Amino acid sequence: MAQLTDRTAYSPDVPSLKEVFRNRLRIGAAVNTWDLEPEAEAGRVIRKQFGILTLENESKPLYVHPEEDRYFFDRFDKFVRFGEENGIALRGHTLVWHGQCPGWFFRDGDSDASHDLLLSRMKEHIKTVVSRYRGRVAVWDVLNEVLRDEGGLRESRWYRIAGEDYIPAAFFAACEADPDARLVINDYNLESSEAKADTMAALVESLIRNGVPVDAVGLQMHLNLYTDMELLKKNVRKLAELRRLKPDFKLEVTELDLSCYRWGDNAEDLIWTEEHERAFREKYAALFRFYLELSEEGILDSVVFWGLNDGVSWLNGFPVRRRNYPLLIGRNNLLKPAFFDVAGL
Ligand code: 9MR
Repeated sequence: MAQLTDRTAYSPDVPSLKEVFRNRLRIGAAVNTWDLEPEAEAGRVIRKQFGILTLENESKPLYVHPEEDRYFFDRFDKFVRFGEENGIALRGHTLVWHGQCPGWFFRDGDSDASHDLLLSRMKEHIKTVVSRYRGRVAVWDVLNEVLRDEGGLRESRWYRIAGEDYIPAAFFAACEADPDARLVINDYNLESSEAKADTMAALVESLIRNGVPVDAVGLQMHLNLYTDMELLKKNVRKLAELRRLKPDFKLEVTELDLSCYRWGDNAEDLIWTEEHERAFREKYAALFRFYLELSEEGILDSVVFWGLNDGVSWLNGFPVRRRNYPLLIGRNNLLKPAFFDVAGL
């Protein structure tokens, strides 16, 4: 069992990450709308600790736009109201992804949708969703996970039908619907795969050179205790160089967590040892030191954790059901020693 202290993330006497990092990094978390109910304990954690929020699932096309002529905005609206009432910034996740996207986008009767039909549906979706929250949702993950793990573009249904065209078209549609929103291309393993980081750098460079309104690369950062920090820094630095093409270009950390299992390891529950504890604390502290360095250079300004506490992390269910301990806030919102290390930086 990972170490826990006896204090919760909303105790009056514990540090607030949002305050500690004010003017350096905006600290956030992924939430679900049940966390936002007035009586939910989660609300106390959110209000104390976080300055920016992402919806973990309920703003994805599968929930918002399950049928071509039906949109469901109740939960997204609730999220936006909560952010506004509590002075918390909001990220929209996500407009175009191969996951959690309903099948109707890609079909036309019994056949595949044509290139033009798919693009016009995509633009209509983006326009409707982004313009509804114009000026209220500050950041959009316009494209999510469009790269293959080994580099190159992912051969998703988007790509098979629309080729590369959907990529610039998505950004133009989002920019038209809210010219002031920050538009992000978001992906995982950018820190651990050089091939993926290179593809991302080349893709974003060509988008910027062609006048496509992309403002930031989102680094999901689903890390683990064994993540190679030197490689992480090298790949992140490579992406940071995109700023030479656009002065206000940013990186964002969008889905941070730190699994105790290696990528590809499907073992059952591990026994948490002193070694795990030490590695966990060291890695989190090293990461935040690096984030602060990037923030001082003006290239990184927000870090969002993927989940509110260990108990609700997606990593307890992926790739197999097992206990995981990937966040700074443990089960029952009890803070971990690593939380205090990070808050002391
Ligand atoms: O955390 C999300 C989980 O609850 C969903 O079941 C899953 C469906 O694919 O999506 C998870 O969130 C993902 C995010 O939207 C995109 N990057 C990877 C995240 C973890 O899988």
